[in-house]
Amino acid sequence: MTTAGSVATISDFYRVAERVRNWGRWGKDDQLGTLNFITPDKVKQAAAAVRQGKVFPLGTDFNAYGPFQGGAAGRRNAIHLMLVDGGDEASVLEHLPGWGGPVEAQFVGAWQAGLLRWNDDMIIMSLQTGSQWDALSHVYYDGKLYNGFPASAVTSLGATKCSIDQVDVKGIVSRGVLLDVAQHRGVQHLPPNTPISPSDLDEVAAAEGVTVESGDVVIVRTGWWGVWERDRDEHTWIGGSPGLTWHCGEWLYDHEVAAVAVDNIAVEVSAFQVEGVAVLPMHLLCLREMGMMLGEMWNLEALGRDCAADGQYTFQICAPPLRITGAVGSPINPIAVK
Ligand code: UVW
Repeated sequence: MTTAGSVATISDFYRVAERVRNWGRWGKDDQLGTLNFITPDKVKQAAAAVRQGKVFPLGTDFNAYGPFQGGAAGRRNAIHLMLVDGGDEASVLEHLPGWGGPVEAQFVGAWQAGLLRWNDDMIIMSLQTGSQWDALSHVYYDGKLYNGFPASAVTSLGATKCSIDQVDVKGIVSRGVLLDVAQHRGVQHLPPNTPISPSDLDEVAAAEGVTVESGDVVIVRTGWWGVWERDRDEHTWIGGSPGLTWHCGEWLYDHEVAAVAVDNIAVEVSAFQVEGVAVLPMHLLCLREMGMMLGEMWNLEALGRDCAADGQYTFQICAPPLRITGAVGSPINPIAVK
């Protein structure tokens, strides 16, 4: 497996994990983690970043053609099915009455009269196959989730602690800051497995003239979603993500960032980083230690182009998760407003 520079030891990892651990910081029952940095003043600051009336949806498409055609990590692209459609003009009349009940009778009457006909549909999907938030219950080790909750709190009935619906109270609305690493380096996208270090983040922020502040949602563009849209090669795309190194966990902690989102598969670089932690050490630091949600697979292409054109890299970000009770993540369509 490719490595991201020198590989750290597991004791380095434990040392950093302890330094950034926020357990108890907002009380022993806290399930919001770093979203606590989003204060009412922060929400007002975010609103003040809306200056031009431009709106950028950052969500991916949810359909059968996303990057999980081969079922990587046991995940499946969304399957969208119609339940009632235009072909049912006759079958609704024939079969719906058989389902019985006064409600059906009313609907059949309306359908028969041609006053109301409808289309209905449903979707079956892994929650982690498109633009998404990882909830704090998404990863764990040593039997513990964020804030010391036991891993057994995530049951076959769903997460009873740190599930995605817990954070709904925060919106999630804050100031977004785009750090466009690809744009800064003058490329459409970073090469596969490019590690982004804390000093890279500082360099990009300085070049853009932005200061990352407490409560910001930091959004890092690598251009990797553009690679998916261009090539549609899931193996290269999933296995070769450029992204943040685990050291960025400390950077995010020191800046009191509320949440972080990237246009790649997992926020962090796909390459091997820490001995003994086969993959995703930053997931452990962010979700389990800090209580910081990760936004993945955000489509930052149009936003990146616009920020490069007008030089405004801060905006209001609205990224509410779906209130899926007990879920360990949620598909989202985040909106940036400038
Ligand atoms: C894993 O692959 C475990 O997580 P994510 O979807 O956050 O990348």
